[in-house]
Amino acid sequence: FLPNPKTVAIVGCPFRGGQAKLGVDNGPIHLAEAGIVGQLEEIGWKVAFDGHHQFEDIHTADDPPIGKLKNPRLVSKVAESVARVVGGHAKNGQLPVTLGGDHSLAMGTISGTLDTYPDACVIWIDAHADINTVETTDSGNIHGMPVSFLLGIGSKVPEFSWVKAALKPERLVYIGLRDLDSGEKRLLKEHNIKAFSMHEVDKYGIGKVVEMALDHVNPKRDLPIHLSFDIDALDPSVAPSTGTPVRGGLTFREGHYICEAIHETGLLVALDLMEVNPSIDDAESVCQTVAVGCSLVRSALGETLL
Ligand code: B3U
Ligand code: MN
Ligand code: MN
Repeated sequence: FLPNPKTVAIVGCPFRGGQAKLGVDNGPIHLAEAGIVGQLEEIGWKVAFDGHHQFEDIHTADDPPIGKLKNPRLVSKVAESVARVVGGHAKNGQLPVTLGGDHSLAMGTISGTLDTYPDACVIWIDAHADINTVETTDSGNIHGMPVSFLLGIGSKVPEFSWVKAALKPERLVYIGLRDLDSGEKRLLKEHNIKAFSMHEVDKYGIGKVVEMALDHVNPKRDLPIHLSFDIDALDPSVAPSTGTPVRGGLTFREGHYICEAIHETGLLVALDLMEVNPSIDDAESVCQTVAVGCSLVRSALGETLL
């Protein structure tokens, strides 16, 4: 889908309004400082990066909750602007790599992808399903909700009317799940959404799981792929610096294998790496998490072991 020379557009999104913890807005700054741009050039990409996305022009002085939703106007406006930026890069034939920031940003990145590639499928790697609706959310944190907005399920919130329900349930697949709210489990069943939890990763092995996931969303291997990778999909021993770590996650290799296998399809058109929080845990943990984040991105963009 991408013209030569292959160009990545880094979209750094220092944003944390979709959840309560401080620090996740510094994730993209650390990933950039760790040298992700040079690393991608090293493996043969042209890289466009002209600084982190600025959200300062987005004013929401008064942003009281809507129902349970926290920072709704801010999250909506930020995601809308991210959708425009990601969609713009995709239309220019570049591969947008969005560095978060919290996962509410994916409402924007995936909207941007689907605007450019309407038949794209989404592979969502996460400990969480992020599919709560206005009705089911307990926390009110919108980073636990972007998928429901993209699918158009749950009550409509007028402030989010720009989000088209452009994602079909059959074009979405999850890998790595292990911490779902009961309402989320119901939604996955109701909408027939394919999900490979850690149970299936243990049972079949990651190679088979990725193949089954692709068979589901991309049976002919001809549709563009948007990969949305929440770093908390990895086990906390591998990626400790994230806001909501959940034990029993993907190993270092399982995470990388997913990225390598998706690269091998030649169908990747957009990538998100979300929820790296450099304020969590000690300096060594931060270093480890940032390094693993960079290396997942490199794997998805074609770094090989041999
Ligand atoms: N499902 C919970 C917890 C959660 C979702 N995503 C993260 N945590 N990172 C919620 O708040 O919706
Ligand atoms: Mn997530
Ligand atoms: Mn998560």
